[in-house]
Amino acid sequence: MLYHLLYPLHTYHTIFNVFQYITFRTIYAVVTALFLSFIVGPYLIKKMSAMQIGQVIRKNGPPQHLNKEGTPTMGGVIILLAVIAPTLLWANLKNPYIWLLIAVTLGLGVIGFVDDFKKIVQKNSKGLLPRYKFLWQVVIALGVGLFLYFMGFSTSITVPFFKNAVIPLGWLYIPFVILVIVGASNAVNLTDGLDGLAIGPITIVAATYMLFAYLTGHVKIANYLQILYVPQVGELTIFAGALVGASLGFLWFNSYPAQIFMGDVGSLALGGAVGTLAVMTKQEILLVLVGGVFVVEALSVIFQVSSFKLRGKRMFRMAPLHHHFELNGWPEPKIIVRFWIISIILSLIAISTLKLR
Ligand code: 57M
Repeated sequence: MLYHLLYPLHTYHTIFNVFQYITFRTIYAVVTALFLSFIVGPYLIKKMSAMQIGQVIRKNGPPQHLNKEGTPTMGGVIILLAVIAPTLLWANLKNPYIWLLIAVTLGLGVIGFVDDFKKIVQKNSKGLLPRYKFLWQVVIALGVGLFLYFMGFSTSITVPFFKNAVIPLGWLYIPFVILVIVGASNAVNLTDGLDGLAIGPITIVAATYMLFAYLTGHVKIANYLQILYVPQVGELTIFAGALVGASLGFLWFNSYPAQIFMGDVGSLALGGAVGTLAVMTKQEILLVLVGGVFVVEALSVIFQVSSFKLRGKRMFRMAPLHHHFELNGWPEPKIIVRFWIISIILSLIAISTLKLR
């Protein structure tokens, strides 16, 4: 909005030229998102505590979780607001990718919200049945796949570390997009089980894709780095910036000991947002590396369930992996910070693929 209102004024005064720059608008998207989180966060925490809308803790998990009973949840609402409002404020709203990204994030947020609402407000312990949750996730991701396919978006995918390895997928690109978005959404949801465990790596992933969006959308830099140039994708830097700001803002409250959890409304939306960012910046496969923490958490569940079914034995003391470390006696903050450190290392390796090819 500000872009549309203020940039045209550059004909009166050159100072308004600054609004054309993606870098300038991204910085202020980050700042706006942070401020919004700081304003809305305490209000929501107070309101939810007063309404006694708190997490119910499962009794079969690591015992140290029992004292988290009643912690306000559904904090993802703060995140959604702090991502979407700054994007609307600072991005070029004529850009179709921006609207698509907002739609996916909101759509997945709504699925999570319905689940949280059923579980926490209506006290229906089952929430939204997993099959319906999955079905709606697929419907949203299918929408993205079809939209990109029919608007002529490149259906070839690039392979990290290999300069000339491009795989043309044709219509198979649509199921591939579904796999990336639904996979990312669920992997983040599984990871969100300790204070700051999901939002820390989300901040790092968002910052990494903020860089990739900028480079991919900049014709000169993209050519110089020999990465695929995708016109208009540079504008997604602003969304990714808002995501960094909103995540840091949420981490302020979600860091150990958490004053609020994000709920499914946060985790499903955030996972979907980073999945869609990876798709639109043409760095889909790289998400496996950048979001390695989420991938490993999801794999730990797959291995645990398969091992139990095939061998009748568990591979971990409990899955997802963070529970295994908890049961091994690692203090919660140690697990969280170690996962963040790993996430930073993975992001740096991912960025190095720009040169290492
Ligand atoms: C949701 N939800 C957290 C909070 C958060 C297939 C199976 C592996 C599924 C998995 C599962 O249900 N995962 C998805 C995980 C819950 O957090 C809420 O959920 C939101 C995210 N969706 O925002 O609202 C609990 O996590 C803790 N928490 C924090 N800090 C945070 O910032 O401490 C969350 C956020 C919260 C709080 O305690 O209540 C969750 O873990 O339930 N299931 C599991 O993870 C279960 N694992 C399991 O059954 N493993 C089995 C098999 C099936 C693989 C095994 O290893 O044999 C465990 N989860 C828990 N207790 N809590 C089992 C026991």
